[in-house]
Amino acid sequence: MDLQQVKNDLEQRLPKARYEHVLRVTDTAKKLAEEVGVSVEKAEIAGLFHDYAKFMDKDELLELLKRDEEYELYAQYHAELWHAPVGAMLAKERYGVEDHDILQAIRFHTTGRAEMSELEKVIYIADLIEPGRKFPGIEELRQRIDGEPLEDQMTECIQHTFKFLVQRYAVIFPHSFDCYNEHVRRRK
Ligand code: DGI
Ligand code: FE
Ligand code: FE
Ligand code: FE
Repeated sequence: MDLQQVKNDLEQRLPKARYEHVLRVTDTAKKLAEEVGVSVEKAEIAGLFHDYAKFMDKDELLELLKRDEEYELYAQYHAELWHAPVGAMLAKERYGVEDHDILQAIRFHTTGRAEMSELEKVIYIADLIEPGRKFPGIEELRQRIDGEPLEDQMTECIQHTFKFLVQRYAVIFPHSFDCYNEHVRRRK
């Protein structure tokens, strides 16, 4: 795959700030992958595509989502979640990404899920902690997880997301719940 072509496409599709987020997530994911022994090449591809569908309009996302096996589930939840499965679909259809792990990492970067692979966790974490993220408590979160086992980093990150969602009275997506429960159960 010609990654420069993917970047050019992303630059056209996304506002500047979002494109720069994508590059920082990719960079953060590659570093984390290297640290924990995950394929840096796969992390790069998943990082680049993770928000590919982020700025498509709601109707267009919903139309594409109709072909997804979990369409009925996603359609009942917040539209903000739809760009993740649609991003995976478009990476596959437009760029021939066939690697299941890369596609799952794109698909679950927003919600997580139970039984995430190491690559999926790398992308989830990188998306949350990339250096441009400014939310309250982020610096403390970065310090707390730095150098820890990937599984423990994921536990801290999914807990962080839950605190954020609950504070905003957000409806929690079932895969997010499964991810949270699994990590909290395993926590030492
Ligand atoms: O696309 P990004 O902004 O880089 O980040 P993202 O795809 O991880 O998250 C997009 C939004 O989705 C973010 O505001 C958090 C929100 N979100 C994540 N899990 C859930 C959720 N929103 C709801 N309602 N329910 C969830 O389970
Ligand atoms: Fe996203
Ligand atoms: Fe995320
Ligand atoms: Fe993102």
